[in-house]
Amino acid sequence: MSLIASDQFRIVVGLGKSGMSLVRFLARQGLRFAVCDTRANPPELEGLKRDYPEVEVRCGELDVEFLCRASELYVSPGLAISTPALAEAAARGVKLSGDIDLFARYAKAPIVAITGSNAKSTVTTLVGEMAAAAGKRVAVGGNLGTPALDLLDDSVELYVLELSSFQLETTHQLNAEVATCLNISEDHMDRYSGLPAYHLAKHRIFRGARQVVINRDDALSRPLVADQLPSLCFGLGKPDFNRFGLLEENGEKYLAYQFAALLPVRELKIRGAHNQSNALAALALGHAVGLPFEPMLATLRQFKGLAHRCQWVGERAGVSYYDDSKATNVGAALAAIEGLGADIAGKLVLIAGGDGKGADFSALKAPVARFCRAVVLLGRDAERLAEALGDAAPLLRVKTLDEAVQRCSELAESGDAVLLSPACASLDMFKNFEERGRLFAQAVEALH
Ligand code: UMA
Ligand code: ADP
Repeated sequence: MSLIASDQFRIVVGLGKSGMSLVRFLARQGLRFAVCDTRANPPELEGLKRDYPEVEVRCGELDVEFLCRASELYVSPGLAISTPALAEAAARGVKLSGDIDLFARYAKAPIVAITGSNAKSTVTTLVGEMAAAAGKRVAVGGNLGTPALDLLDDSVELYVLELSSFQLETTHQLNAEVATCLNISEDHMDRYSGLPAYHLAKHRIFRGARQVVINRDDALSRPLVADQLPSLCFGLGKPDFNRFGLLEENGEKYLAYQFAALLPVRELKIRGAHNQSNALAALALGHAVGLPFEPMLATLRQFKGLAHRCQWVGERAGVSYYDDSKATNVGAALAAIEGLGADIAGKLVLIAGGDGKGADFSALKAPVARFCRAVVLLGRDAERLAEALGDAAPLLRVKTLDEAVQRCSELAESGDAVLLSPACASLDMFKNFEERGRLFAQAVEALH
């Protein structure tokens, strides 16, 4: 059965991963649609022409008249709905929507919905692994991994979705069983008019939610919707009724719920206070959908963390090297500098820089002064970073990541750590953050 009118014409805007998942979905439903993309040669063009030769596709500048022939536009996350042609189509009565909105209309199992400026992938993966350990048929994806529409399957018992602000912009009603906005710090300021607009986009995750999970250490994570929704909260302070937190007993720190210790923090393999917060968030979300504690704690004991998130990649001459290439914004780099800086005997030598997406870097100055021996800068926004850091630490400029690693190895002393935590996106120099991380690990490997 189709939940959307079958006699209308729709347009998929954007032919990347989301666009192609929309094409597969709409074709499966037997609906009439076309595709357009502003790029001359979008990534999935060949696949579309091969598998769906009957579908009309238009590449290049968006044509408002064409867009206005549709009843609904499914806009890819990479395109802002404020793009003039899209805004004009909306003003002329065309509905703007996206893959997540469509997913929500069709999903039959409860949804755990996770957004936030940082920690989304870590918490999403944890909740997915917890659900699998509890024996649930769980499907995990969204902004991470498989696009949401490709997850739809009637045999699924629980969906766990990582959602970006871009995806939420086009989501009208998600109806999640439980939703959370883990934290908010500046990101994507090249796309939003400021923090309030970004915050508003993120908070669309709570639309129609039956329960919410709140980070009590971050006031901006608190839903803007009514307070009467059932809620659980987490934070690094003491737990309490309906609260996850940290308890100290006989000098040992525990993850805890209400008045009971659950797991000694030292049994976690993921490091730093931010990861304790992430573990508590995952427990709260799992608890909200009825997962028993035992499999959730077993998952936490064995979870080693995701690649490129403060990942240890090697040691040379008493210096450890950490790949935190996923730190594509200031908040993530702060968590890594403070978390790792407080954890090691020596100092950090930081590699930072790339595409800053319009961010204000000034919050990095104090932690850099406290924890860093030196900072090696590269990429498009190296000079903006240098201005913000001022005299917080000696600053060096390099042209390549290989050169950065080489300089760091000369600067670091035994007991120090070299940390790639760029506070910037990678796209000015690399294909993506994974490639940046891989090349960093290779450069470390190549050190004599
Ligand atoms: N683009 C155009 N013209 C178009 C459509 C897109 O120029 O008509 C550009 C966009 O500006 C962007 C690029 O193409 O630079 C990709 O955009 P897209 O919407 O086609 O992206 P998809 O391939 O569909 O991938 C998206 C997410 N990407 C973005 O939001 C930019 C992927 O998240 C996600 O995994 C995928 O959908 C499946 O759901 C990636 C990401 O970087 C990992 N997300 C951002 C982040 O995590 O910070 C939000
Ligand atoms: P996202 O999917 O939101 O980008 P990830 O789990 O991939 O989140 O982590 C992204 C970056 O954020 C990593 O560099 C990681 O070290 C950092 N990070 C992880 N947890 C937190 C947290 N609770 N607060 C701030 N930064 C964090």
